[in-house]
Parts: sequence; structure tokens; C-alpha cells
Amino acid sequence: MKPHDYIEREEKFGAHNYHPLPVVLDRGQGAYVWDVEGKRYYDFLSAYSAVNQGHCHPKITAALIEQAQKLTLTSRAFFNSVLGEYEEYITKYFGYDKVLPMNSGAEGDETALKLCRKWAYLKKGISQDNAKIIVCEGNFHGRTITIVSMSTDPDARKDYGPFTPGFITIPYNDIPALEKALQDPDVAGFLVEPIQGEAGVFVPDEGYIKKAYDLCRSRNVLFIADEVQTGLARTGKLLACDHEGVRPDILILGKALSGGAMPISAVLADDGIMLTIKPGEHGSTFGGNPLAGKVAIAALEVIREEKLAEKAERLGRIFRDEMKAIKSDMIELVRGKGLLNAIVIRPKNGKEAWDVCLAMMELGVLAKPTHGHIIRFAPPLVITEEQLRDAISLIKKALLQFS
Ligand code: IF1
Repeated sequence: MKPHDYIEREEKFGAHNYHPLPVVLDRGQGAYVWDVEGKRYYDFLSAYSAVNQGHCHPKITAALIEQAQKLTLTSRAFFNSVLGEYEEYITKYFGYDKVLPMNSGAEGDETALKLCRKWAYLKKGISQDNAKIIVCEGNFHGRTITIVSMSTDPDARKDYGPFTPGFITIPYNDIPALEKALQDPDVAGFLVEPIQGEAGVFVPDEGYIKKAYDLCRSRNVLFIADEVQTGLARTGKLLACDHEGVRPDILILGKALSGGAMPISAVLADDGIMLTIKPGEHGSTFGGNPLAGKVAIAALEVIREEKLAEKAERLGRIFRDEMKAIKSDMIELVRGKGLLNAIVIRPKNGKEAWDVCLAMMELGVLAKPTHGHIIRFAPPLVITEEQLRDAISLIKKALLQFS
């Protein structure tokens, strides 16, 4: 089969809810992926930051294979020999009393919203059904109806109403707006991405997260950090909140929590919040399954053993410096933290971000535009400096084609 055969088959039998780049991937290892014709690419999307540890990391794959041959799923109707080991490991790893294990990032966010509302009624004393949660314009927290109810992106919301009530939207990176919204006594939580990924890698002002956290503390409002994309070493620290010494009241993890091997998400909180949910009040068939437990432990061990946060910090600086040095009038702006970066493309002669991504694809680098004119660059954190510099030379070559 040729690539277009694979593409046509997906077109015929699959929902059309994505518009992928015309490349058909067949194998991945570390920072590389290969297409069905054996052409090699640098993966600069990392499955939206789910393969921070690199494609098919041997330690994670070994953990998956070993547990897959022993016990994959018991449901939570029974105890199993892995869940407690995983719960102890991840809660000590991040410094929280407890974890609620789920599967997708969206499920993690939904779980955090439910915990926040439970806490609002049982602990803060907000009257029933009146709890409000503050979110930011440009947010992305997943694709469920409640999560898109918080979204300000028309494409995420169109024709999906009616929407879940109880959300207050404020501008991102705007402390006075948060201060004003926090005057409402029915506010229970503030859900925020430490860096807005989908919006185009918006890095807020230095100190924004810390000031926001302190304001929430002063108003007895839960600070809820969605680190599904920014967490797990991506931005040069274990968590993006670590750059400002902020410990979220509720921490949401996903994506690279499994190193890309399977869907795993987790919500971490201390007992005062976590124990507001009683037996039978929340759950999931696959949440906390033994396979996910062993895979997540391996994925977290790799981050520590291979010092991926330090690598992301060092290589991210090189990436931004080199991109800023490229003499191309299509580069309007370079921004990011660690190895979560983006360039804002200034369209030229009718060519825009998509065309740059096609040119990079031809040269062996895969990246995808977000919101039309922004290209996100997020390679696996295991990329070597030599590989990074090679990829940068190809990105530069692609951009200079349009000069
Ligand atoms: C798509 C990007 C989007 C997330 C944050 C929760 C979730 C995500 C901060 C939900 C998921 C993915 C979803 C994927 C594209 C990608 C993405 F920013 F990472 F590029 F859309 F914004 N919180 N992000 O980023 O996690 O349920 O997907 O496991 O939906 O197209 P999920």
C-alpha cells in the first residue's frame, strides 16, 4: 500500500474530526518516527507532549509487556496488587496525600471539577448548586461537553449546546481580572494551565502563577493546575508550577504519565479535598488498572533517571536562541519554556504556517500549526543536542524556502 491508500481508507471509514498532515507513520523510537515508506522524521509534536520519554521507550515498553502478561484490569470492584504500589509511588513523587487515577486528560479535568464542587459544598459551605469555577479565555482542558462549556473557542463549542453552567471566564495572564472575579463568594476554584498550550504556547508574565495562587489562598479558593501538557518535565521543571514554587491544591496530570504507551491520567490532592468524594461517588472502569500502574511508575522513573527536566531546560534555550537567529520575515515571534515552544508565523505571499509545516515534513521534521498561524515545537525530551541542532537546521531550511 502507498501512503495515499492509508489516507483514503481512513477517510472512508473514520470520522472526519481531524485534518492531519499527509504523512502515514508506522514506527517510532526516541525522537524519531518513520513513515510507511521508511522515511525518517524528527517528531516535533510528541503526540501533543505525550511521548516526553521518546517513542517506545524500552523501560516503559518492558513494564507494559510484563504486566500485560500477568493482569491488565480488575475494575475497582476488587483490590489488586499494583494499585497501592502505584498510588504510594506517585503521591510521594509529587508530594500529595492522595491520587484519584483516571484515563484521559479530559477525565482528569472533569474529576478535578467534581472534586472542587464537592469541596465547595462540603467544606467551604457554598450553597447547593451555586459553586462557580473561574477559567481563562483561550483555555484548553479537553473535549467533553462540560469542558467545552468552559471554552472560548467557537470551533470547540459550535452546535454542542446546551452548556454546563457555573463557570466564570477571565482573560489569561490578568491578575486584576482574577482579583475582581474572586470577589464572588460562590467561587470555589480557579482552573488554569500554567502555560496555555493549544492557544499557542502562551507563557504568562513571570510571577503570574504565584500571584494567582496567593490570591486564591486569600479567598479560600482552590488553585487547580492543569499540567496535562505542561507537566512531566516538558517546560524544564517537573511541573510548570515549579518555576514559581507553587504547589497546586489540585494537580491534573495526563499524556506523558504513560510515556505514550496508553491513556493514563491522575488527579492529586490532599485529604481535605480528596476525601470529599466517598465510595460510589466517582470512578471509571479502567481508572487505576494494574497495567496503567506499572506503566506510569516506569514513565515517572524515566523522567527522574534521565534528568529530562534539566535536559528540556538546557535544550529549550538552545532551540529558542537558534530560532530567534533565523533571518526570516515569516517569523513574527518565538516563545516558550523548556521544550514547549512555538513560533508565530507572519503569512507571506499567501504562504502560512501550514505551508511551512509541509516544507518541514518534506525535509524530515514533523510539527503542526495550532490556531492557523502558530507552529508548536515540542520534541521528545530525550532528543540529543546533536539531533536538536540537526532538526533546527532543517526547520531553518524550510523557512528560508519562503524568503
Ligand atoms: C485534541 C494540545 C489540544 C490538554 C490540556 C487536558 C487535555 C489536553 C492542557 C485533554 C489535550 C490534546 C488534545 C488533542 C490536541 C492536544 C492539544 F494543546 F496539546 F495541542 F487540543 F489543546 N488539558 N490536549 O492539552 O487531554 O483528553 O486529550 O487526553 O483533542 O485535538 P486528553
